[in-house]
Amino acid sequence: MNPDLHFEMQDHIAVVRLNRPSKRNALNDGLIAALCEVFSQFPEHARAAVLHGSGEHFCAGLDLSELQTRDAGQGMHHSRMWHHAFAHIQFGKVPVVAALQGAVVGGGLELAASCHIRVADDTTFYAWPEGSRGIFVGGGGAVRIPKLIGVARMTDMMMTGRVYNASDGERAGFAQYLVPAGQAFDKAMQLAAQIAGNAPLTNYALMHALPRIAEQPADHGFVTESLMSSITQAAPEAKARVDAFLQGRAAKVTPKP
Ligand code: 1HE
Repeated sequence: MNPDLHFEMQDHIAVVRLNRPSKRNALNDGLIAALCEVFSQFPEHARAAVLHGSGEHFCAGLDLSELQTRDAGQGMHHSRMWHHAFAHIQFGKVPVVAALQGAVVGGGLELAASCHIRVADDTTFYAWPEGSRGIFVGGGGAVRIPKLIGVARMTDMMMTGRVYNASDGERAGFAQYLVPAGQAFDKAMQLAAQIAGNAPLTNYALMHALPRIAEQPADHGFVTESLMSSITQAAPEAKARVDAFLQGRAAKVTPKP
């Protein structure tokens, strides 16, 4: 295992940590390959995952020292390698919750965007240094980020170097949860534990079907939705959960205090 990436199972939760704090968890080729390997080989009993980073920053993006040596052809392969690795996160075996702090910039933001839920703490900030480095996103950001914050915000951030702080970032849609400094990992673990308790088919539908349905023409989307809906409700686990509610044994939805 690459020492820059740490992996452990905590009960049913796979915990993956970027472990290169001296370089602000910048992503070199070795780290991308290790992410790909880890996320494609979770043990059978994994039901959810948490991705976080060592030190004060989640991730400083692409390791710029490696960029110097690539020509256009190599750049294309490099970008596709990131796509391949991040697809194992977004379309892997289990939902992934990212715990964010400090810099979530460039490729680090692309990595966070390939996770299903993002929890940021108060120290988090988001930016696209690519704009000022004379480059463009290459790790799936052009596809995933506009779905979170819209094309206009991404264009503005890349053209002007605008940095979003934690609360602006939450409002814009980068993160779904904002917690006090130092609490992102605990909150992410709590959410992962909740997610791990869902019916696996529901999680599968949310990870693999929902984003694809959202991109289908409505006419196709309705049919795919019906297929997924019928498959989930036919599962014995769904029947047992609905029965539990009807017999007063399952939690009701309660208003938020
Ligand atoms: C790095 C990198 C990196 C830090 N590649 N080495 N990403 C960027 O353009 C962001 C560049 N990084 C920064 O703006 C800052 O480092 C941070 C705001 C993230 C953190 O600041 P700070 O003051 O805590 O750390 P530092 O002193 O700037 O950096 C500590 C060390 O990490 C230093 O190395 P050292 O040997 O001098 O100690 C830095 O050089 C090193 N370091 N970030 C390489 N990114 C698929 S396409 C994706 C395209 C992109 O992601 S482009 C955006 C790249």
